[in-house]
Amino acid sequence: MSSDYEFRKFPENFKWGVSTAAYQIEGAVHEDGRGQSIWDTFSHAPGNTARGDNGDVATDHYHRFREDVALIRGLGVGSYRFSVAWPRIQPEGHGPANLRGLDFYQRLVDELLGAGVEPWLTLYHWDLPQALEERGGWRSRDTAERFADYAALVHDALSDRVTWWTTLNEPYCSAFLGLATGEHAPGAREGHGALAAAHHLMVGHGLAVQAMRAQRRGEEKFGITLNLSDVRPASADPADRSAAERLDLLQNRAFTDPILGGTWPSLERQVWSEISDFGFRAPDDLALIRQPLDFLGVNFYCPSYTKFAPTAEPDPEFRSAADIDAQNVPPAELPRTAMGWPVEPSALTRLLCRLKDEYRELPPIYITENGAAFRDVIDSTGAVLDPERIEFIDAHVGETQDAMAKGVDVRGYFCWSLLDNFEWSYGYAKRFGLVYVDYDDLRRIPKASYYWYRDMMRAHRPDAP
Ligand code: IFM
Repeated sequence: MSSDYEFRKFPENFKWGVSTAAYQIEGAVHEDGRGQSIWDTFSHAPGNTARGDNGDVATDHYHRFREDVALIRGLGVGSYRFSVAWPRIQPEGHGPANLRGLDFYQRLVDELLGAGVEPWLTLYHWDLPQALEERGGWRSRDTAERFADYAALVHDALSDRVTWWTTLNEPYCSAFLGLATGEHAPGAREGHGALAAAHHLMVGHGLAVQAMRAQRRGEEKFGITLNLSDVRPASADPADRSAAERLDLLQNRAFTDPILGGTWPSLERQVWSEISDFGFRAPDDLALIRQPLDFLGVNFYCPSYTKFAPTAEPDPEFRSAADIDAQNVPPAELPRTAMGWPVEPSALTRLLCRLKDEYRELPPIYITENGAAFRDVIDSTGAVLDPERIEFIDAHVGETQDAMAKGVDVRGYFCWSLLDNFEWSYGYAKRFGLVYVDYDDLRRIPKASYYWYRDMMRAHRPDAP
């Protein structure tokens, strides 16, 4: 194991893990009573995903989960973060649990526990039942209430075996990529609707935490995962500085201020008053959203360098909530991943330190996703060598330690992702896995980064030589 970062051991109870999400890996979309999700609808509509890819088969994890758990065990991580597909549990988004759907997750959890791996369960990683979308989806408060019912059903079935419960993964993407830019399902481009969705996602989070806590059985821990960015201005120009404040509102503060700070972001009325009166907010919502949390999941990929750039469509009636006259223009000298995302590991430390400085009652942090897509290929010996991914993870693990040394309470690191998988609108072309998936025969081939990650974790154990 080689590293440019100073080698320091992690505390004994530091959690190492890998992450996945249901729609990206499971496939089996018509099996065992699963209902349709917004991602089934969206990915089957022409033009929404690269090459028309969809999650119908994905990595076929639904049928190969035992093989995948063996890979997790071989990797030597203590924790596995996965998500439950809401439409498997409630095909129409309401009513009693579909027992065949629950059964899959029960078998998965039992397999993990049998392999000595702790399950880390996320309730919502973007696959809303289509039936709820047809009744307004996250634009409607009813969806938040349905989400709490669903959370209670899953918690009731699995809390005897699952300690770590995450309500939402990246509500920013659900609200703003789903309903403002339209890059994600359900593919809308709205102003008020996207803001209402952001709000109802947070209300759903609050209601779900309350519902699960009320039926708590033991030591369960409740939290949320946010994808946050280190947002900075591209220059000292005041126009770029205020553009960065708007992007920071959209990507970070719209969620961190209410959930962690118990306030509405100060800039929101100025930025969004033309498109919304915020009439979807009820008087006690802030208290509901700001539930005491046992942990905060942070997903981090890259920084944002912000430049003032006026939006082409100035008419408020057609303005989406993501039209904020700001553009992300990373410095040309930063290396890029296959997603085109800039690589700047020190941005992770800046972000973590900022969270610590800004939110007084910050819960312990777990990095619940970090990783990168590169152009991986199987070489003539049958191996997949991915030195850039190793360098990327190594640097971010090193920055995680720096943040800890600066006083940020970080307690775990999960790599995204265990397997190559369906990368949403990019389809299967972007590979984030530690394990390569050959989509012709669904063979799994651990990449060089898989073995490196395993050895790196071992070397960081307090009892390692
Ligand atoms: O694949 C996604 C994941 O579903 C959510 N976080 C970011 C990853 C990479 O884009």
